[in-house]
Formats: sequence, structure tokens, C-alpha cells
Amino acid sequence: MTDFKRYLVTAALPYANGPLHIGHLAGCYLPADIYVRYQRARKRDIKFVGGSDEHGVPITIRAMKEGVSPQQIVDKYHAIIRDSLAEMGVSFDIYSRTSSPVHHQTAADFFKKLYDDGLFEEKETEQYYDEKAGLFLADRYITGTCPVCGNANAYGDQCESCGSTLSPEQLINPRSTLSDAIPVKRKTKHWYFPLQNYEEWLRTWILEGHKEWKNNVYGQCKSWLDSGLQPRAMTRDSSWGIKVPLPDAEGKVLYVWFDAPIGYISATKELTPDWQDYWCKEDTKLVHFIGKDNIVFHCIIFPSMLKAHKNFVLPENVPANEFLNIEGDKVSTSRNWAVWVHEYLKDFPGQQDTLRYVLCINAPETKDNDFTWKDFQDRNNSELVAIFGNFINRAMVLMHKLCKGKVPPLHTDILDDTDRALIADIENAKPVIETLLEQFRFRDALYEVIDLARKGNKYMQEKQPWIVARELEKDPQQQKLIDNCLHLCLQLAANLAILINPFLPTTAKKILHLLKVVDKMLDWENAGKLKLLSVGYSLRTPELLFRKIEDEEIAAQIAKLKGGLPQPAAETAPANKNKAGNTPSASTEAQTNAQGTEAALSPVKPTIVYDDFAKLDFKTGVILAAEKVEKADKLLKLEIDLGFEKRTIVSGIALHFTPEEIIGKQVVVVANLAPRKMKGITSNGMILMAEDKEGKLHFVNSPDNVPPGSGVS
Ligand code: B3M
Ligand code: ZN
Repeated sequence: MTDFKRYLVTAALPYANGPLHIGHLAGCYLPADIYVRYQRARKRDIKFVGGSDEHGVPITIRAMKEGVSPQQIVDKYHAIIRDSLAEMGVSFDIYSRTSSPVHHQTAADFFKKLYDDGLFEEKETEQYYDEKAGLFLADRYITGTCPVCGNANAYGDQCESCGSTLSPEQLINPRSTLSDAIPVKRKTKHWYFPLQNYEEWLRTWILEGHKEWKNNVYGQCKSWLDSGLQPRAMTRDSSWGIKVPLPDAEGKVLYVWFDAPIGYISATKELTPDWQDYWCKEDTKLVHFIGKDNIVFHCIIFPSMLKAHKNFVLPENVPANEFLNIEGDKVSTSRNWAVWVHEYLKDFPGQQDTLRYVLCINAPETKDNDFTWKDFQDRNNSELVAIFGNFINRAMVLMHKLCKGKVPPLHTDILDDTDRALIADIENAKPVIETLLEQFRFRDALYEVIDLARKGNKYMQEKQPWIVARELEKDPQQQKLIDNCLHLCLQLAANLAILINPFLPTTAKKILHLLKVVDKMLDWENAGKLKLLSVGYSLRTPELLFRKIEDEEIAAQIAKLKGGLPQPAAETAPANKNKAGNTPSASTEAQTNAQGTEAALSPVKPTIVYDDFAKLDFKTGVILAAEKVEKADKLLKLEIDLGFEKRTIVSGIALHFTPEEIIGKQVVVVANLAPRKMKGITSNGMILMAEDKEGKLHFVNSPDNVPPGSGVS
């Protein structure tokens, strides 16, 4: 179906267990908002719903850690998140919360309907229980030794060292991360949703029917489906959540990933009595904006639930983004490696659009991307200030200087090729940007808008009305050239307001103010038109749209970010990336918030046998060249002579050594480590470093007079 009558757009419900960081914005709130603002400008019937996710293990844990009730936690963070989103201009029609009575009722009814239809399997299993904390433990809250690689701190669902997907039963010496108690097995009964029964249908619906979904989304769905779906428990043992609406379910609540997506339905119910039009009529286009860690829930589990319940529309698209890293490192709330939105708003008052711009133009749409403060400054200063702002400002200033503050006429009889090229650029931008927006390619779309402003600057530079003005005394006819230039520039300024509006709404409003036109002009259908401003109309005196961001402000932000960190760890390579494990686990809800482990002096690792050691191939080498890796504070790219060959190795030592001081150093290299890519550079091995008590790094030198390439054992 392509002819949709109405749109329903959702953005993932953030857990109310911490404030919002810019990764959240870039992941789903900003793209969703851009899409919705664009569709609103097209006069589509559209609802944008969201709210806080207030149930689940992460909330209970946070409450335990802070020594308060879960309710206090969600009240506090719901307010912070709601306000941050509103101040960033994320224009929800409703921002609700899953603790609302409407939601409790809706989710419980949903469960009851599936239960009454006989869809759940009831199963009794043994699960780990923490007697000290008085809780059944979700997989993520159990640690122990990995049976595969011996890592002493593997999680119950995954070992971050070797990437193996685990179940808590496989861990050697399991411990509770909450109390350090040794967990005991307890019997417990739960209701399982038979996902496997939906596998065939999902294959047809997604793999055949939605080939247009983004590669990352389609690929993850395919990999889940290919590895086979399992029944999934839809209830949990907990006192916090929505009570299971059955008589024999004391102490049981709905699994947070069962209730949270239903939150989209509840929020729509709270918003409008016509909610069924949006949820039940086939000609609704339902779009879920999420981050990549939520793909399985929105593409596989929730659609199966909707299908099982019957009468609901299914998502037409799920444009999930990848992750945004900060200064080369994964966001970690536990290490405070994050840029918090409420703090940004305090530090950069009135500069919401700058952040919106940077997060969109650098959005992790197809792969993980990196946010750096330097890039933030550069993009603000050299794109928003120097291109977009500069164009609008020059047009306004020159119009005041050379056209008496009024929109000059267009003398069509003297239009030349340069004028006509600009007119074509204005007319052509709309369909291009429109197509990109419809395809959820927001960064490309925004690039096109900036590019149009760039063309405006170029046009002005070619026309140079300020030079033409010098001729006026000799030849008053020259005024016509000036008029044409500024007439077209002002019409372009009006067009830029329309085109930038979905992305930078405050900026669009500022342009409207300068041009003294009403909001109505921002209707999308006006884009591409050349008669948006009437001839003779007087405009306001110019005001700058953006301000330059100074080096000191950036230095302060970097210091703040790094101040939140413990001593850098002695690793010479970034921490292991989470490999996408794709076995459904009982506690995936904890993953987003439990990411990152604290840096600490590393204890002696578990014993290995000689054969393990013998697999490592150490060789001596000499550093031939070293240089900083762009956009990664910690990394140096090294060229190492191993005698028999030269190697590129990327090493995380840039905070400890300058490139110059290490050239010529003798080193020991792990020569048979599988290559890995860092910042686009393939690193072929690792150099050994020693870390002293103060956290300072020292080279493990190879002995004097040993030629490069000698074996070390
Ligand atoms: N609260 C997980 C997250 O914040 C979860 C999303 C729910 S969407 C229905 O990533
Ligand atoms: Zn392992």
C-alpha cells in the first residue's frame, strides 16, 4: 500500500532511569522529529507519540543503588527527559509515561486477550535468585567466568571479551552484580509467547515484503530469523511493573518489553479519541524510530504480538540508527562518558539548532559515528555561521544598503545564465530533499539544504552587487542588476526557511521574523517557488542567525567530559565491541543501560595452559613513524618495522606520548593478532605496554642489539 491517509510516528520510549544524552537524540528523537515536522509541513494527518519507559530491571536497580523507591526514580527522570526533549524542539503530540493508568489498563488488556486466546505457553523453570537482594536476577546482572575464554567478568547473556553469547547456567562461579552474593536456583512460573510460530509469517512479511528497509535493520532481522526464534517469557518476577492480570500470578509483572511498545498505543489513546483510526486502519503509515539495540523488539517481537492480537496495523518502516560514539569512545553512563542534553542546554543557551544540526549532519544512519567537540565547533563555525547564516545575513545587509530595505523587483528582460542557474537550483532542491526525507536519509537531505545556501553565496560572489553599486552614478541602469541579484537572494532566503524548518525550526522562525512573513509560508508546497516575498515589501534589519563558538568553550566541554573519567586504562586498543549476539535472552532490556565496565587495576587473569600461551607470537620491532589519528584523541597510527615486513598498528597511547618522542623506540609486538579496523585504519597487531601504579604507560622494550623480527617467548 502506498497511498496512506494518515501517519503514526513513534520514537523509542527512553528508560526513566537516567537523563537523556546526545546519543539518544541522534539515535531516534531527532530523526523522528525531522520526519514529523516535514510531514506536518506537507499537511499530512500525522500523530507523533512517545513517553517514558518506567518499568523494567534498570529502574529497579537504579532505585536500589540510590536508596529510593522506583517511583521516585521515574518521577525524577521522566521530568528531566520530558523537558530536555521539549527544549530541544522534539515536537511530540504527546509525551506520556508507562506508569499512566491508561497504559496499565491497555497493556494488561492486551496480555489478557492473548491469554484468553490460548496463545501463551505456561512454563516452570529454575532461575537464579539473589537471596541478599531478594530478587530474581536478569541475565545481565549475573557475572562469572566465561567458559569459552576464561574472562572472569563475563555477563549472564554475553562475554564481552570473546563475544560469545551465553546463558547464566554456563557461567563458572556465578555471582550477583547487585550484592555479590552467590545466586541460588529457584523455581518460577512464567508465560511464554511462542515466537517460533510467527517465524514463517515474519519471513514473508519482512524478508520478502520489506526489502526497502535500511540494510542494518533488514540484516539484523534476517540474522534473527535465520538463527530460529524461541519462545520468549513475557512475564517477570518483580514488584515493579504492570501486574499480570491473572489470578495465580502473585509477584509477577509483565516483561518490560511486552508493555513498553504497547505504550505507543496507550499514548495515542490518551492523545485522541480517534486513536483507533491510527492503530487499526490499513491506510495508516506506522513508523517506529529507534536505536539499533531495539531492532528485534520493534521488528520481530512487537509485530508478532500485534499480529497475534489481531486488528492492528504493522510498522511500515523501522528506520533504526546505529550508535553515536563520543570522542572515539562508546557512550558509557557508568563512566559518565556522555554529553547530557540538559547540561548542553545550560552551557549553550538558545543554541538548540546547532546541536540539532551537528547531530543530523553527522547522524549514525548507516554505521556508528563519532561526535567530537571539535567537529561540533567546526561545523557550527564553518557551515552554520560561514555558509548558511552568512548567506542570509549578506542578503539582508545588502538589501538594506542597496535596495532601501525593500524587496527589489525582478527585471526578467535582463536575466542572464547565472540568474537562471540559481532559479533552477531553487526549483530543483525541493524534489531532491523531499525524496531523501521520504527515504529517511536525513543527513543527505540536510546537506542539500546547506548546499543550496552555498550556491547562494557563490551566486552573490559572482554578481558582486556591492561592486556594481560603484557604477551607479555613471549608469543608473545598473540598479536593475542589483535588484535582480537581491530579489533572487531574498526569494532564496525564504526558500531556505522552508527547507531548513524540519531540521532547525528555531532558525526557520528567525528567518520568518527577518522577512516579516507568517508561519504559513513554511508550508512545504511553497518550497521551490520564486514569488514568496512581494516586491516593495520592507524587511527587518538583519540579526545574526548563529554565533561563532570559541575555542575556550570547546576546551571547557572536553575538560568536562574527561573530568568524568577515571584514569585511562592501559589498553593499547579500545575495549572490545559488543558483538551482536542474537539469541533472544531474558534480559536484553538491561543492555543499553548496563554498558561499560569501570576501569580498575586489573587482577591476575584466570590461569591458562601452555598451549594457550604458545599460540601468541611476540616479535621485536622498531617504530618507524607515528602520527595522530584524526578525530580520535587516544589513538596513534604507528608504522612498525618487523624486519621481515612493515606493519601498521593503531595504538591507544596518544594521551601518553607524542608521535615525535616515540619514533625509533624498540617495542615488542603481538604479531599474530587478527587485524581490526579502528577509525577506518586496519591495525595489524598490538604493541606491549606496562602500566605503573599512577596509570603511566611505559614501553616494553626489546633488548638492545636484537634485530627487528626476532621472536620473544
Ligand atoms: N526503553 C530501551 C531504550 O531506551 C527501551 C525502549 C522502549 S521502546 C518501546 O533503548
Ligand atoms: Zn569469553
